[in-house]
Amino acid sequence: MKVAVVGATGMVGEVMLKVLAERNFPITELIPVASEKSVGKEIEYKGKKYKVVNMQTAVDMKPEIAIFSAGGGTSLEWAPKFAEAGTTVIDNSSAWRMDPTKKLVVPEINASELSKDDKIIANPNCSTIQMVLALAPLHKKYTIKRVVVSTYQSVTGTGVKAVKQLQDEYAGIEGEKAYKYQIHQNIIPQIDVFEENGYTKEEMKMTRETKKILSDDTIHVTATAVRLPVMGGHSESVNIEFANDYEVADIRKILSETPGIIVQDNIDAFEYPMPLFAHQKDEVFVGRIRRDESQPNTLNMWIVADNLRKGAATNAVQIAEYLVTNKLV
Ligand code: 11C
Repeated sequence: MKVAVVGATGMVGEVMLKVLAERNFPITELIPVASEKSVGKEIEYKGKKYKVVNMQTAVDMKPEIAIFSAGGGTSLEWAPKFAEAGTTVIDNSSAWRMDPTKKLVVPEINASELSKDDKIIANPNCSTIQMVLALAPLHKKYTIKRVVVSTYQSVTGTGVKAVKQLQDEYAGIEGEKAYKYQIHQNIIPQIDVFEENGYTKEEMKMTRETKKILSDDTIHVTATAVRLPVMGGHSESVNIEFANDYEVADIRKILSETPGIIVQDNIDAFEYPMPLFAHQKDEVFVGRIRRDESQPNTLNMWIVADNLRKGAATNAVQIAEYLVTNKLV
């Protein structure tokens, strides 16, 4: 496979290269792509050096797959050009997710929807991916009516500039700011811009993307998305109201049998998911599984994942693996 990694020098791009190498993705030719200012720079992949090229050069090289992590604007402009050249694009930005002609894929849930005709495939938002992976099998058995989620999100979701802001503030250095406010020793209840309804775009992504991935518009999701001075991953407190009653033991069983999920739930041993454990792991960790005693058929749980891995790079590479395995590219 000739594979282009668009945004190869960015934070997600770097993890993407790591994940492709770790999973031994069948690459015959790697094409690292980035903006003009990075063209000519060298990146290393499996001990070999590759020169970064620009978008048009990469389109002309006609890769079978292009994995984009370069922002919505770049994706809107360039994904169709790759698609026209016959390349299948897996896009990490929000540009195509809610386009009804594009599939929004978490492989464990809905990769079977993919066909050879899907030339632009959308990778969901990180905070959505980790939540829906746990919701999907529970919805199948108990039918979810409503989800109330609060997120505790890592600065790595914003990118290099935010990581640098946190490190600078920690060290007492005056530097560039990714956020309107200090993030060190603070939490910021705003992720992305506000929409007209008073929710942020991040919160509405969780509502809209969940319905699309689970192919069910009847699931109500209300979210509060919050940024913390944390590096290793995103955490989520998730309250789920089912149409039917359940057994907590059965929820644990279902989740522990779900590919991609690790249940970490033993309060006697103080065992529960934390970004410290999830960092650089590909799985989604679920714990603090307990009945919501305030109303019937309702459950609480705590979900943690490395947002740059399953929330971005790993999910995209799993989509690519599915395409290869099923001869869709
Ligand atoms: C964050 N979830 O943590 C965002 C980053 O739509 O892919 C990813 C934004 C997206 O800030």
